[in-house]
Amino acid sequence: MGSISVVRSDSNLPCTTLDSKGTAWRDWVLNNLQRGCKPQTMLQSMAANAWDIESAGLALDEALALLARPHDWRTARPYINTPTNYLDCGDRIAQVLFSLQHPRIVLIDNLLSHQECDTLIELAEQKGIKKSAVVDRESGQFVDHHARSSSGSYFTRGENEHVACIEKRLAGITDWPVTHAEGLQILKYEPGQEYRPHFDWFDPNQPGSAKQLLRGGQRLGTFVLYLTDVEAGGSTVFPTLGVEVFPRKGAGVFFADVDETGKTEQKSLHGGSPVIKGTKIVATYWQRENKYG
Ligand code: PD2
Ligand code: ZN
Repeated sequence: MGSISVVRSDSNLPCTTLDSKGTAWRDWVLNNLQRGCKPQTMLQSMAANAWDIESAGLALDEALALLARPHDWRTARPYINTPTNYLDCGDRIAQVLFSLQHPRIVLIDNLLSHQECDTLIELAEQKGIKKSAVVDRESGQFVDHHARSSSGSYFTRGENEHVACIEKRLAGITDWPVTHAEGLQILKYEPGQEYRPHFDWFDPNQPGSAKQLLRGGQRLGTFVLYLTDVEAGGSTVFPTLGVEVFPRKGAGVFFADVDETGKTEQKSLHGGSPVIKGTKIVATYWQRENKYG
């Protein structure tokens, strides 16, 4: 990347992280941002050259603030900001209970009212809840699979006012367009049923992924919304992290399927542990790279 002089006068202000690796790096960051390089691409170069990802992100934030473009690189994936313990969803206030930066995971309570959970279940039952399928790696087709014993139902995006309202809320808190998402999927697990650990992203090296990637690009973020309380079992588990999220009616967990550089997130491995007692019903919402549908 070449050098162009930085024109803004306030770009000489000292910045803690941006300056931490000397003036050559400071100039490199500011110059490349000014000539239109994508912060995501720069983050990858920085991470490969002497920066840790956290500091590189902070340095980019500082540089973007100097250039009066605060945080715009973060909009390259759905991201939940947690400056307060409350999330203003527009039509309701939800509470942040847990937040992890790497990989990005946020647990939110009161994302849906109990009435909204019940209505979503009713609407799904009216459509019919059938044995769930997974995407076949070779063909890209949906097939039955022993790793997923739940049953489910799909809504198309904006299929009715109720799902449209929920989609709008999820799009709003992640600052990601409602058009860049799949419709809500409802999953129902009875005792003994589970969804073994897997990734929600499509593996670009698998032939079956091409079909999925053509329609909306990569999955960038996942929401699992808990529509029922479950007496025992049925947690959403992240085996690599040793994290387990227990279902609570109206709560939801968001996790990023790609990291801050846009690469598939290996630490997002997750599953639905077997239900032991009760019925677990969740809605999943996948946010895509591009317009979906
Ligand atoms: O039901 C769950 O907790 C769960 C866990 C992991 C659902 C999914 N993945 C999924 O539908 O992808
Ligand atoms: Zn999943």
